[in-house]
Amino acid sequence: MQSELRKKLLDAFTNAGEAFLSGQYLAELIGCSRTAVWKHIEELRKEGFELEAVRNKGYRIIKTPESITADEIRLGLTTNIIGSNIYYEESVESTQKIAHHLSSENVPEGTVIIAEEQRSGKGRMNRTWYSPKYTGIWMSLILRPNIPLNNAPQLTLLTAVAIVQAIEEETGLQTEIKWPNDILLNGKKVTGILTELQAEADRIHSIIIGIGINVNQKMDDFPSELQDKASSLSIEKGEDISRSGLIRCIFKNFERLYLLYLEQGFFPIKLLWEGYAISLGKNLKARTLTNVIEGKALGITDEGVLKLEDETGFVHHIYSADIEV
Ligand code: BT5
Repeated sequence: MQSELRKKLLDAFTNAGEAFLSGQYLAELIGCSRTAVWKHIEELRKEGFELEAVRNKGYRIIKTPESITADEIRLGLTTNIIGSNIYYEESVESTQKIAHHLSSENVPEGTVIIAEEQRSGKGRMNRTWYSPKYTGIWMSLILRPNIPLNNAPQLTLLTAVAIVQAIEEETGLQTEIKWPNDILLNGKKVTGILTELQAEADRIHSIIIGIGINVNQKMDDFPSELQDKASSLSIEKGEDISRSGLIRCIFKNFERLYLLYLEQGFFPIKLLWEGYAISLGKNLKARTLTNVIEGKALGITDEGVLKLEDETGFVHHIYSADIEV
């Protein structure tokens, strides 16, 4: 919806308080047809507004979506590094893009960029990540660990553990990790992680971890091509979930695991990760950029690389791929 129209509509509802506003009144106010008003109302519903519609009276807003502004998240935040610096935006192309930009301006480690909506959210290999307004968590985290370049993928796995633990703590839902970057709930993808690097020669300047979590979408909010493979936490839980509470809990778990990782290396993270991984011991198909390898997942190496044993007994090391279980 054009932002000027949206503003007029929301101002009208704000001024009306508990009173109903008729479709006719809103149409005249915004300068459009009553059908167009109805379309705007449907858009608001998709974004998490709850509206009551009563015949011959009109509409009123009974619940607005929870916002995740920096202040909202800070209230009750217990971390020292992660989220020490929060940038909040209503609508961006991609939080990764902003994080790359900020990272080269030397913002402190633990800086997070959060947006209510991404207009062109990114997946791996230039795929798109669907990020509709007010319903999910779309954020990028800037880290500056002093680790070798090869170890960067370990942070994807660490992130997945932090998220799985936070989802369980906040909602009681038990999710599973599909190597390397998917979190599934009842077999459907609820979270994707995108780890990108800023590096020179063999030195990491920063690691930017993009996290996308479907929190409060309804099934018909997803485009049809995603409906059989994606879901949201609220669909599976049967009730809406507080995004700011979940974000705080992710920051808390992430910081604990990250400090452990910096002190003791990947091994303790690997043990936790294995406890949540679905693919281990199963027969998988790994689609890499260049070929498809089928085999049994033996586990991950100490670097976080997947080991796949094919039917000849040869063990392939998979650094990056899409996995079919
Ligand atoms: C990912 O890529 O799973 C990484 C997603 C990272 C998104 C975050 S949001 C904050 C930050 N800013 C960004 O711009 N990105 C990061 P990949 O494994 O390539 O999976 C992408 C595929 O997942 C797509 O091709 C779709 O099939 C599917 N997909 C797209 N949107 C989805 C959604 N909202 N929920 C579940 N699946 C989705």
